[in-house]
Amino acid sequence: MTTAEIHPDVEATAEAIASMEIRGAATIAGAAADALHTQATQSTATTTDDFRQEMHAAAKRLHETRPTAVSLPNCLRYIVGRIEGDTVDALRRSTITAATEFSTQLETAQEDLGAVGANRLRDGDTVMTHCHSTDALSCIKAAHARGIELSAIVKETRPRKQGHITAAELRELGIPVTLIVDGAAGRYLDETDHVLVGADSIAADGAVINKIGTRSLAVTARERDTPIVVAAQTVKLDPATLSGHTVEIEYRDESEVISEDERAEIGDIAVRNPAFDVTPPRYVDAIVTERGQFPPESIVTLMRELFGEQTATPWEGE
Ligand code: RUB
Repeated sequence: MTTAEIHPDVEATAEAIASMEIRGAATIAGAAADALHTQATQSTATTTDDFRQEMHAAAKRLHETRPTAVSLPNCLRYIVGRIEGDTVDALRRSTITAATEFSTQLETAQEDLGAVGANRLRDGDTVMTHCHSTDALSCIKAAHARGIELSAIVKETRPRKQGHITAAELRELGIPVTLIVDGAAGRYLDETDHVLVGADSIAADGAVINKIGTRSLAVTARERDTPIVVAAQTVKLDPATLSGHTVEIEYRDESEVISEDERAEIGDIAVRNPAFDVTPPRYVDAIVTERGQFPPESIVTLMRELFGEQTATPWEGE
């Protein structure tokens, strides 16, 4: 491998994240950690400078894939920030240790938050989901493992239909699932005890950035007094928002919304395809993390404790 060469497996991971073959904030972070682990293990760099440059190039490539889920830069910052030593071997070891630590924490955090979220669920409850969130599913799985009988109303989640993944996973557990189109959520909120969604990023004011459609779901749920719970590991907290930065919302290809042929038939129209939206904290009842459950307004305290104002991107500028 020559200077700053990105390992083919890292490139493959980056492509899979960009094309959404690998998707969902926690899964993206886990894949990025694995990719940096591979880059470190496979590196043939002979100088410490070359090794660092390679790691930075790999992190940069992974970072540029999708902009909204903060779990990705949080992962890269965690690992790249812990690369230390005076020899290539020492640098390699520290990278591998950090990547392994990060992955373990990711798994443990999801399990721990599932146990917290499950405490909110009661026998006979119906949960409405949006998109596919491994953090949200962890709460349902933990409740199910305790013998709590639940049923689920699963929103399809246009345009990519991640609701189908949620439906399949819940079905696998034996939980009765009703799949609905997104527009039917209001109608079925009357039969819902909890709205349970995940998050891609959480801002310092407690605003939740998640799959497009989360905001309108939360607003409608609030109007009906249905509790809205966000399941999100602390790796979803965005430290950059402490210093006034806003979360970038990804816009995806228009072809996800309408085919070329359909569009040609309609005539000259604009199409917009934002992948995420922002739900203000006033519509969120609780954010469930591995550190316990928080009202959205108090999440800033946890954010400061865990991240400080840390927003460095050491992989940039090379
Ligand atoms: C996925 C999405 C999920 C969050 C949380 O969007 O919005 O709700 O990422 O998922 P996309 P998790 O499909 O565009 O990646 O709890 O698994 O991190």
